[in-house]
Amino acid sequence: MHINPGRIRAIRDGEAHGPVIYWMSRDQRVSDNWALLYSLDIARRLNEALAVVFCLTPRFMGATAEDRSYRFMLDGLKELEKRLSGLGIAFILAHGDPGDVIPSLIDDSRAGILVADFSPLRISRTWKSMVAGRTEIPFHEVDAHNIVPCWIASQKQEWSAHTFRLKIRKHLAEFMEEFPDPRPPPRPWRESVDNRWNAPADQDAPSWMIRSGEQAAAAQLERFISEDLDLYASHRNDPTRDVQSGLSPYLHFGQISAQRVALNVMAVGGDHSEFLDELIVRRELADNFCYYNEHYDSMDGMPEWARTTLDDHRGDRRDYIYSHEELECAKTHDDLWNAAQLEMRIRGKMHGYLRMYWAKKILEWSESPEDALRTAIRLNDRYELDGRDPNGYTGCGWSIGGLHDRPFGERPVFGKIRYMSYGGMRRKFDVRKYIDRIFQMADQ
Ligand code: FAD
Ligand code: FO1
Repeated sequence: MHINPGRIRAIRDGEAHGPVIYWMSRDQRVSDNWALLYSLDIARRLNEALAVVFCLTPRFMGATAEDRSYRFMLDGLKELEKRLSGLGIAFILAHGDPGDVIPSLIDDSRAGILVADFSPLRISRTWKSMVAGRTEIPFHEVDAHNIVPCWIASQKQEWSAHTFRLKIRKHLAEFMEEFPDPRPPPRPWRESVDNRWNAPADQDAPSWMIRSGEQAAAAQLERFISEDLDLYASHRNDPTRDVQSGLSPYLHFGQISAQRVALNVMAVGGDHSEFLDELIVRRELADNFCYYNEHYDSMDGMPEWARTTLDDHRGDRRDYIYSHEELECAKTHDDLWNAAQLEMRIRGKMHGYLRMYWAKKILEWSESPEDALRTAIRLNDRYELDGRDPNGYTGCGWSIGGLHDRPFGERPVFGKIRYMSYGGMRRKFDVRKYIDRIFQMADQ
């Protein structure tokens, strides 16, 4: 099986003897998963068994096991267990910190090689260095999330979508290839596995609730391509039409591959460059930012011009200042903002166009840019199903900290950061219709 070696890098080199463990975290799927395909390829070459391990941590970046995002993730993992079992691949749901769990699993199973998927986020990098420090077997990392592997797309932090687009285009033809189907490993896993699942599925969920899992993700992609793709360029910024793909929760949890989305969209023909630019350039630029900038979630990571202009306006009078709680409970004077906040709280996904307005108003109504960025990230991570993601840190940074953007005309509080107003939103779409829809949803 051919897997482009550019997708893989060794955290630790060495010769492998023994079963293979794929430690899955970000790419929670069976189909179109280069990390799984690579693990299967090694298992075949070594004539060994393969187990996929997911470490379920009781808390993940502020999320707790009671949160909606955990339930969404667990529903997807249950489906994944079944699909893997159909392929003769063991799935181990391990409970605890990966720094402890993975090394002991390697010892117990006498595994010969460890494969992990890639994430640029701090937590994933810390986990990997802990595991690398406590094990001796070869340890490989596969970028199964980006179409062009993050370390190949660019070797430095890019300052704009424009510079990144030029770089990524050079590599797209090489990496935009079809996926082979996963085939069973040559041997079964020796130890029997009895996973402990403790999150019940929500049977009575309302129709607008987002369903989890690979099958739901594939159905959503199909629906988007047949119903909304042609309207995307003209109507994607209208929250009352909602023609966006709705794929971000699935992409965040890796229940669908961005490369699969791009391949299927390209296969229908026509010009879908607006959608592909968001899916490929904007999404992979977010990974580039978090990978090359360790301050991706604070004002220290924002461009110099933006920090300077925000500093110049630090003392400006704010017409409104809201506490974190007031914002969280959607108790502001702005009915559009409140509706957007409610959409996020109820449904776990705010429309993309409103996310910019939402974050910019948090800047306008906070004591300082630092407070604003912290609040926006905290709410985004707590309530968006696609939160805790490079796209979220980059989106909040773009709105509040001028990231990947340019200076605009100077005004109070914002300085030269791009501004968005209620009036501007009313000119773009039927604000009343959107607000009414959200309040109806809240009543259900
Ligand atoms: P579509 O418009 O259908 O786009 C398809 C895919 O392209 C998305 O799923 C996403 O992966 C990617 N994409 C689209 N827009 C962007 C963008 N601006 N930046 C990076 N990738 C993009 N996205 C998240 O996935 N998680 C977040 O936590 C998140 N938080 C955000 C916070 C703010 C303040 C802002 C301004 C943007 C945020 N975004 C986030 C980016 C974007 O708003 C969402 O990806 C998009 O709304 C998701 O809906 P969709 O899948 O229907 O998007
Ligand atoms: N990854 C894990 O490996 N273990 C977890 O327990 C875990 C929980 C979790 C909860 C919410 C959430 O949004 C993500 C979570 N992830 C977990 C990670 C996730 O799949 C991604 O790897 C990161 O968010 C990076 O994008």
